[in-house]
Amino acid sequence: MDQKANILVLGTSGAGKSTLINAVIGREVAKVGYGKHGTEKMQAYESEDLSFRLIDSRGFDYSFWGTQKTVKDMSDWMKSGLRDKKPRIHMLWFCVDATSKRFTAKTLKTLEYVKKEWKDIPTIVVLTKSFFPAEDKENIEMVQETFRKMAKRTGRPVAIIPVLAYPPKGMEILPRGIEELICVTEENLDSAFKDSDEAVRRYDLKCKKANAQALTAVSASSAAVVGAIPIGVPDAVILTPLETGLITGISKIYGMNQKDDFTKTIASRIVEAGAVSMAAKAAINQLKLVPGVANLAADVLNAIVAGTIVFGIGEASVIVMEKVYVGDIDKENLDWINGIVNSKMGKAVAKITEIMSKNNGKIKPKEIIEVLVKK
Ligand SMILES: Nc1nc2c(ncn2[C@@H]2O[C@H](COP(=O)(O)OP(=O)(O)OP(=O)(O)O)[C@@H](O)[C@H]2O)c(=O)[nH]1
Ligand SMILES: [Mg+2]
Repeated sequence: MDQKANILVLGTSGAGKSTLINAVIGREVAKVGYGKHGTEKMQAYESEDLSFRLIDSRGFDYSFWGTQKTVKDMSDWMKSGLRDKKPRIHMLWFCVDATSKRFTAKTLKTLEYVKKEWKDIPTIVVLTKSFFPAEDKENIEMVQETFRKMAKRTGRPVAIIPVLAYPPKGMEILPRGIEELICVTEENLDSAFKDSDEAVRRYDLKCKKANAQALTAVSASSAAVVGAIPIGVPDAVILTPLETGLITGISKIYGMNQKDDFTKTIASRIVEAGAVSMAAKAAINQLKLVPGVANLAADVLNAIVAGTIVFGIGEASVIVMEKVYVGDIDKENLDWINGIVNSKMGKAVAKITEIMSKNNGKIKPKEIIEVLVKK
């Protein structure tokens, strides 16, 4: 297994990312730019002595599109690490040029895009080109101030470290900050590994949920069509195959074995709970009382009810399957399923009732899915 952490080095163009990487690795590995972009694409560098590798990136420039392109490359990389189990990024070093104080806030704001998919990735802000120790305090405060405003979206940095990779020609000052940067990074790697496992878990659940909800919307639309066929059998009977299909589909998304008895039990418990859901029954009775509903053709009302019921079943199945998937359940006593189904069915019908009350009982069957999926 790959034991080295991956650290993505970000920052404005010319902030000194490649120079910093060379100083940390201890050799001239990354190309440094003079007068133009030094780094064109992302590349990783490592040294035997370090338990992390550094990934150099093309810097953000001050043009809007240049920055967008760089930001997109970053977030694609971070996402593919989560999705495809490619090498993940465990930490960010965000470089801010300590000499260009006007751009600090603007540069740091790009973090908001980068961190969209992964808010909690630990970040160290490196104040590069910190030529003057006397300015450290105000530079650090400037970074802190920016984070105060955007911490909700980006989290706060683990540390803010002024660094001078090498002294400028003719100036009698010493390089500084590199040791501290390495130490603080090493200290935070354990938790960075744990955070990244957690992020992968969350991302995996998010994808599964999105797929399951999409399937629910499709099935609820089909149910609305089935419900609109005027045949003389009770709704529940026509809907059961659709419901069963939907539940099976969702359980597949959550990787459950279809031949397993437990999977079958869970599926039939959801269907049963749906059929006897008192919340749904009460809510449907409420729906029938909405002014104007009495004027609806029976098949239209049936279509609405059918779509809503299947939607509620799907929503409940997502919660149930997710709980089974993460192991957060009592397998011996499955009564908790009733509660979930009841609540989701009740909510779905309540949503539809509310909209129909506002529209004097009018809603087209095909609109109900739109209403239901709206958060
Ligand atoms: N004296 C001194 N110059 C530095 C330091 N860090 C960066 N520079 C100079 O700043 C310029 C840009 O440095 P790079 O390391 O290429 O910057 P970058 O962030 O990698 O730039 P891009 O790859 O274009 O995004 C170079 O001329 C470096 O020599 C430093 O610590 N001391
Ligand atoms: Mg570079």
